[in-house]
Amino acid sequence: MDSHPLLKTLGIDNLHHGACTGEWIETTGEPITSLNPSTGEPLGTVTGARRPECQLVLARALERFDSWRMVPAPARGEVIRQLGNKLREHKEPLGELIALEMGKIRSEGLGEVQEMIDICDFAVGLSRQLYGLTMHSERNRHRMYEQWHPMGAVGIISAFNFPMAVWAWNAAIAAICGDVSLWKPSPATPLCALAVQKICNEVMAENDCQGLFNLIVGGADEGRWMADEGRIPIVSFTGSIPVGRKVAAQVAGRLGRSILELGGNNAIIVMDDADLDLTTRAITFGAVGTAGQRCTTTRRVFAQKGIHGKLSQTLCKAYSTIKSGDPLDESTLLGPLATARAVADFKAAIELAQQQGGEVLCGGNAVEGPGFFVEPTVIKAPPQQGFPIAWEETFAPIVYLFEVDDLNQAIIDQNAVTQGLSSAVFTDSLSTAERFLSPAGSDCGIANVNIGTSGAEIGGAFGGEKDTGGGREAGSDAWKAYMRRQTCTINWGGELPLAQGVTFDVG
Ligand code: UN1
Repeated sequence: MDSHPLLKTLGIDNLHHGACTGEWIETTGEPITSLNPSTGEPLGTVTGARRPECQLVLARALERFDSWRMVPAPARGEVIRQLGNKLREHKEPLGELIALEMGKIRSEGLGEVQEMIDICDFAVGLSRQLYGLTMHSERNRHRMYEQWHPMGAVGIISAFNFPMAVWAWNAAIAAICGDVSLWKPSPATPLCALAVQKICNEVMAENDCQGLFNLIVGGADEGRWMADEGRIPIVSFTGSIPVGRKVAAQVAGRLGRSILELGGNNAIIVMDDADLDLTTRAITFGAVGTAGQRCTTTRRVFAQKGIHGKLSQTLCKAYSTIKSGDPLDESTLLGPLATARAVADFKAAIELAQQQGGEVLCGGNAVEGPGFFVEPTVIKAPPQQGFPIAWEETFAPIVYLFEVDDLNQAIIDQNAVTQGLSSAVFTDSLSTAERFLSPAGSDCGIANVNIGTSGAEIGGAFGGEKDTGGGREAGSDAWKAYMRRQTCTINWGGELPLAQGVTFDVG
């Protein structure tokens, strides 16, 4: 089989080893074949890592940690600055590789690479801002402060839908924090991981810091190994709620730290006073972008009575213009789903929705192969309590459109599901917006006004509550999850006063 030209451009056409620490390690595990979701054809095969190979990667990573933790944080930032620059240089082919292997459209693939570049820039600045607080000691001639130290190895288990960016959120921040990382990408997108690792290898070689960014290609078994491995103090997992529960329990069982980004079931509330055109565009991007396979995808819309009818029309009109097909074609807005299984899940969800009283307003069908294509679908739904399919996250471009009386009901329905990632309200009313953002409003980690549920910027902390797992990644102070806090008290006087006025006179 001839490799795809993109693999040649990125220099990964003859890479088959599934482990790397800066140098590729010969692996002997199961072959993992990457399929092009647009055609169902294989793109390449990578040999997975077996346990001894995983152990070797970890040993080299820990060896690097010994010295990396002593590199001043701004000097660590310099390495990430170089990484960001190399990602800039390779933005186009990397973005196109995402489109090829994962199936999101080219513009979103480039956007994902931009997310990596942005987080590198953010991490560079952050490398001079790992601030700790200074406290006033209650004792004479004492100083008290806290400082942040690296933790060690960070395991990153990422999902197919963001095959590069979610790694970068974790790895770039971990690196400036003084940690090393071990990446286990989704077995559906190993080529994206090889391409990124190859760029990391160049940066590590130029800075003599091999072992800083490490790769392990494997399946569920390698993920379990990471979750169980006591020498990996932090495990960042992105994926399904059932698997996330297992990872959380395993990591907690050894008193490790997990950072979880699990499912979302994100809603947009549309009030009668919303701008219809803005709302329609936001819902369309939120529900159809990345073929409905973002954890931030808009899955439910709660429209107030007065706008519900108009919105169903404008949505179906917008949907009728969406061109699906080759994600690398500039005019395509909807690429394929990731797998044949995802198409089966789409069909099952449509069938259940209809059985439960939903009415397909537009779309509703899978498209004949080749490739895993489906139609973008709007379903008019009965009240949510009697519509159990809407409580589940189906990774497909299906949006359920509900009618609600008022904001109170919309907020209750929005918050009723077990997931708590992203949410939005469309309104022109300040008080409606503020009620939505108040403690009695949205219960999600992300709450937007007149912006859809997906497409968050890296500067904010990303993550959600309840079954979404509670983790926070990327911007704001999410870095604190990758470090340990140390409280230090220094006595610079000649006496030894005890705290709380305790006396303990000896001799
Ligand atoms: C994900 O779907 O796992 O907010 C991450 C967004 C993207 C990240 C999504 N920046 O939609």
